[in-house]
Amino acid sequence: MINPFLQIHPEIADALKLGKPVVALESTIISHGMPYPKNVETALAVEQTVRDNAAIPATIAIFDGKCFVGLSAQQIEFFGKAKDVWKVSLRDMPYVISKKLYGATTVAATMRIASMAGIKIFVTGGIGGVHRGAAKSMDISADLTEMENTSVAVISAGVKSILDIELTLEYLETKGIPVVTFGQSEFPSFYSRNSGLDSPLRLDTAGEIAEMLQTKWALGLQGSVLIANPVPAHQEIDANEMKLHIDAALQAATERNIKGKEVTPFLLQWIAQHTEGESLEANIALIKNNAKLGAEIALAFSV
Ligand code: PSU
Ligand code: MN
Repeated sequence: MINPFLQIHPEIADALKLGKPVVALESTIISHGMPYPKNVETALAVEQTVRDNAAIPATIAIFDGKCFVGLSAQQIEFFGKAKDVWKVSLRDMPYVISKKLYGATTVAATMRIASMAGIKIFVTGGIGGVHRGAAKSMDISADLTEMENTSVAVISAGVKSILDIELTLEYLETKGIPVVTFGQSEFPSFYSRNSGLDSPLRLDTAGEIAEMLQTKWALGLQGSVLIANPVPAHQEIDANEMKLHIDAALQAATERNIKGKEVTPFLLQWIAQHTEGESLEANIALIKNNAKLGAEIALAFSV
């Protein structure tokens, strides 16, 4: 039965029917993760990277009371520019859909909608996780609980050190979510290739990753696999330099009493502003790098 809340672009619907590789992409990064116009340029460049690597991009967002799988360039432009777009995680979906509001989907909501559409591979920059101080705040992203439930692989550049990386890895272990780093043994921390933490698993080719995904799901093991793709070496920012900015951003968030869903966008924006765009450039580079790997995995997965 076709889900009445799903609006799948015809090109993507055809590709899925034929078993061709499709890569899902999120929209919170467009509306809340980067400034205009870099956000729109990046979203379009990421789609192009997916195409250049023989897969079909499916950027996901909510409007007109539906979950759209595959946006036009005009729709991406709208989501990059509009000021009244909701950041939609799982808990916001029924409200934003029933009220017919504009919603940019987080990793959690994008995974769920991708899964409803039958897409298995999803590319993003960074996932949400266990925040520093979570023992007191209980701030743990719904991205992690969604990864426990939904069988869509997530390709990211690791976990940002605005989060508690060690606790995030512990949480993923508890929930049975495999964490694989591509091509190195250390888990990366988004802007930097290192984090000081060993990656639980390592694989060196897209083909091996696709095979592991097929094996997991064929075993009946539900849920995601987190694939951490280190930022390219010439585009990384030194972890010690990032630490200063991240510590300052966290302090600013505490002083301003930023809470709930505003925390992650606040920290991202603060860091971008205080690194004179250097972090934004690294962010753009790593997402394109992830799009390439994601397309390669989707291709290997589809054959
Ligand atoms: N981390 C980033 N860039 C982002 C996000 C996280 O480096 O754009 C976004 C993603 O959409 C992610 C969401 O799913 O923030 C997590 O928000 P929260 O921590 O409120 O769950
Ligand atoms: Mn949170």
